[in-house]
Amino acid sequence: MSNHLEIIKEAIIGGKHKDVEELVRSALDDGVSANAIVNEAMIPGMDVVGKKFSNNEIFVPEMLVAAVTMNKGLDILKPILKQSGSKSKGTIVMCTVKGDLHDIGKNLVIMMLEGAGFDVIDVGVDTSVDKLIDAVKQIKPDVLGLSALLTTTLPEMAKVIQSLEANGMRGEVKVMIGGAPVDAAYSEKIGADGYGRDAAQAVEVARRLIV
Ligand code: B1M
Repeated sequence: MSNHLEIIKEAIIGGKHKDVEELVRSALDDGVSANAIVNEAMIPGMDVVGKKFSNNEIFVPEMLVAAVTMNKGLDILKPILKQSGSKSKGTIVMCTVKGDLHDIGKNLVIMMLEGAGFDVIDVGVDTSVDKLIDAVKQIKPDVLGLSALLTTTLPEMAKVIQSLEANGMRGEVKVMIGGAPVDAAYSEKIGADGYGRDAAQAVEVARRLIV
């Protein structure tokens, strides 16, 4: 079983986008869980990619092809992680903030939230404050989820909260934030309602926020 996980991790690192679907199917056929594939192979693989990028061992094209590989693998796992047929536990609007194109973490959080029975509306990446204000007005979600992967885009999260306040809407929606550079201290500093360290914790936070 661990052999499957090691091979999938290496496929992510090496950007083997043509092989990953077959590798994931083969692991599932041999009884490896979707959760293990995501948490013990794919995410650790992306961590290695990030470290290699930091060390100038790889560059943006390789990082991009690793992301394509990860997304292809996640596409196979999505129906398995998604729970169907049960009553909605609440509505969540999710996005990656303005200036930020990273969506793998957001997509993973969405899968886990959907798997836990929430309705999730994904408004995409590079999402402006105005677009989010409109989405909250129209959709009236219980939670607005903001993801950011760049230190330069973190301040967008504070801007969203400030804009909700300025529009008299802060009491209408809970704000959950997450992403690699985000932590609990930052969440508290900008007045968010909750912070999820990873996709599993995002589900716990959403459950706590929607009572
Ligand atoms: Co980018 N990138 N990238 N990148 N990239 C990082 C983030 C970086 C840390 C790499 C590095 O230097 N080591 C670095 C940021 C440095 C910093 O800001 N301090 C970086 C950089 C610099 C850049 C560019 C500026 C590079 C350039 O062009 N010179 C550029 C910026 C583009 C832009 O956004 N405007 C860029 C571009 C890209 C690609 C397009 C090539 C690609 C993204 C493709 C895509 O997403 N479709 C990419 C990738 C793949 C990465 C790394 C390697 C992997 C990110 C990832 O998918 N991780 C990343 C290094 C790394 O993180 N190790 C890196 C896996 C994912 C499952 O984890 O997203 O953290 P993560 O999500 C987790 C948690 O954070 C949490 O749950 C998720 C699941 O457990 N979470 C939430 C996330 N959102 C949440 C929301 C919640 C709750 C929890 O509630 C709402």
